[in-house]
Amino acid sequence: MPEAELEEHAPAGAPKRRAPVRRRKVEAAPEQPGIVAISVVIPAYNEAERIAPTLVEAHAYFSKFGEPFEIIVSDDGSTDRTPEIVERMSGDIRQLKLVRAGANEGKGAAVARGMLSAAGQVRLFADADGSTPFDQFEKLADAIASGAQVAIGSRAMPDSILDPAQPLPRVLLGKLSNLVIQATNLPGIRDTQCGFKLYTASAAEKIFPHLTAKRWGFDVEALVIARGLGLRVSEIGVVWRDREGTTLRPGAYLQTFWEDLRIRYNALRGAYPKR
Ligand SMILES: Nc1nc2c(ncn2[C@@H]2O[C@H](COP(=O)(O)OP(=O)(O)O)[C@@H](O)[C@H]2O)c(=O)[nH]1
Ligand SMILES: [Mg+2]
Repeated sequence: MPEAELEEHAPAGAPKRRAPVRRRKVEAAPEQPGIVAISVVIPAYNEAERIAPTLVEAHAYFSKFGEPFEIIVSDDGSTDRTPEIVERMSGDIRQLKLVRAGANEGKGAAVARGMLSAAGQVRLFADADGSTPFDQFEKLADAIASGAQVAIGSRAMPDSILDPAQPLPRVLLGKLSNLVIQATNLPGIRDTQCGFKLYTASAAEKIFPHLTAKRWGFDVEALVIARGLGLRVSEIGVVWRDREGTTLRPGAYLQTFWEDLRIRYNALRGAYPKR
């Protein structure tokens, strides 16, 4: 197995400035066919400008554990070069896989597809722009080790670090949405929308086949299903570095609000699996 040659990126907690790029050899993880400890699922829609550094960071970070892992990019019908970039990088990064949808369906559909094609004992979903650094995985993994089945990254806990935060209008709209989400579906969860969440394999396999919200409401629905199944959900403060180039349109808030009501209705009529 050829050793991948990669750029080394700034270590955990380092200042925003990138460390000087050095070339170094990364040990290939030991081969254990059929066993994948960690899957990283990255939904991507027209992410040609942002995805390459995220994949390099993910590979560098998860190589450190010496455990078999996979990185699955779930492409959602991108019309730019996202799939070509991922294909090309998979020549160097053998853990990298591309799952493709024929047409754009939405982030929820892409995450569900990725989560269900993953083989890992734990499955991390992370946004393509790397807003939450991969080293935050350890906090979520600790929560899973302490008995949670779903550990969600949060920008609204006392120990969350926002560096920089999202622009103020988005923070305010996010807080307003969260009030609605807490009142309707998920009391006690302060940030359902952060793109960094860890599921055990069994939680992922119980939740994602039942997802009906194909776009931005999917996080709320996944957590509603998790709670209905009696799974333990832990909300963990993480680091968030807001990135340029958002693909979120203002209408997404209205859409999320509508989906939130639909999810509440589904829950009331018993449409979700129960423990
Ligand atoms: N699959 C899919 N992913 C999307 C879509 N829109 C956005 N995303 C992904 O959702 C994640 C977050 O999007 P981003 O634009 O960074 O949103 P923000 O961080 O909330 O401003 C990224 O991984 C995007 O590629 C979509 O229509 N389909
Ligand atoms: Mg983002």
